[in-house]
Amino acid sequence: MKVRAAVAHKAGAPLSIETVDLEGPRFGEVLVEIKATGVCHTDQFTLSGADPEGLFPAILGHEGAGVVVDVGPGVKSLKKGDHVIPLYTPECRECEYCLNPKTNLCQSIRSTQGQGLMPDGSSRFSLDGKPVLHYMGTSTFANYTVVPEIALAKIREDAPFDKVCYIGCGVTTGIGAVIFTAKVEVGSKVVVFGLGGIGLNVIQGARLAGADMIVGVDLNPGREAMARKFGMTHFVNPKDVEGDLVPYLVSLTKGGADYTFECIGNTQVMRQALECAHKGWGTSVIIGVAPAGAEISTRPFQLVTGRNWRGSAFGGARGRTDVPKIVDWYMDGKIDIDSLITHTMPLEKINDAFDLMHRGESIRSVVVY
Ligand code: NAD
Ligand code: AHE
Ligand code: ZN
Repeated sequence: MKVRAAVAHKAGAPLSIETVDLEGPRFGEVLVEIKATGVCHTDQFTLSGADPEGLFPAILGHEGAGVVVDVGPGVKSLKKGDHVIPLYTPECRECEYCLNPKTNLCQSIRSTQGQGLMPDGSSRFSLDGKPVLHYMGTSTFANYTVVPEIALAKIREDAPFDKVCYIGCGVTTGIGAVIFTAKVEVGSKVVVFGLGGIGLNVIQGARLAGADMIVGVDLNPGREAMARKFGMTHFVNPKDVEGDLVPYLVSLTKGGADYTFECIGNTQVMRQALECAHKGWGTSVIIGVAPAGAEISTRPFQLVTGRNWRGSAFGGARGRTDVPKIVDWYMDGKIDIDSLITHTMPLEKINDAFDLMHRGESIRSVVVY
């Protein structure tokens, strides 16, 4: 079938809106009509050429919601008409990783997914007879896409696509990092570095978990008001701090934070986030994605003296199990998504979403098909 897609032909170039061919679903695959998709910083990261797994030409996008249009042979858990959110972290419920409660990183299709291919090693998208690659197993910058059954969360039918698409990445990543990865306790002191589409969700997760002190750190003063609305108790702009940021934050938190979260992808900030965690027990969670070749460093003494460094992908959530629950939290008014969606646009204007992100003017842009 013919589909409308924003194609990434090469790194650093704007997306190009084209009519692309899409083959139907094969064994274990599902054809989904994408109704809405968010634009995440990770899409920009890959498009910029900084992603070691970035391949071109490809159809990016990994924060979508839509409806099942057709299912391939062998598909049992989904049927035509089901409402779904595609999962870049699938949940097969059978692999060694899914069977280990310590991780959400299902590996059953990870290698082909990283090569921009479906699990059988081929692409369903093509342009002028030449394959166009998938991205993160989801390719939501197309109005129809093919996704493995194990990479789709079935969601309730009354949830609005143009809001719950954000649960496909940003909302789950931020709230999940607090609830599932760090397991923040009531009364904790938390520091969040980067108050964008992910960091603001970390803030609302910390409020949900009952944190006492929630410090937000961002270079953009325009982020303060929204962060306060989501539960931030103290705002720090590093540009306004005289001297080193780490001792400033240690002093503000009276000895260091119980939990810190890096939501930028900056390795210098990752170090600061670790070093302002409390001696003896503080945990620092890396969420931000850093460019190819970047490395983190600190004095090992920081870890010897009881700080913990860890990371979180998709908020530690098991998508088919947890995403429908997070949709319920939204529908029950427990979490706010609407305020964070600052811009919506048709697919034809998707490059505006990248410009708005670059200028720090949007929190989340959502493309509505
Ligand atoms: P964003 O662009 O919306 O937000 C980034 C924020 O960081 C902005 O508010 C910006 O002003 C701030 N910032 C930039 N440099 C800073 C600095 N030196 N000090 C303080 N603040 C600074 O991006 P986003 O969509 O929130 O994504 C954030 C990061 O999380 C990206 O690296 C993205 O790739 C990554 N991410 C990771 C996962 C995961 O599963 N681990 C999921 C989604 C996104
Ligand atoms: N391809 C990159 C890494 C990108 C990355 O870390 N992705 C996150 C999700 S970001 C969503 O906005 C993730 O889930 N990582 C786990 C995984 O298996 O990809 C690189 O550096 O190669
Ligand atoms: Zn994302």
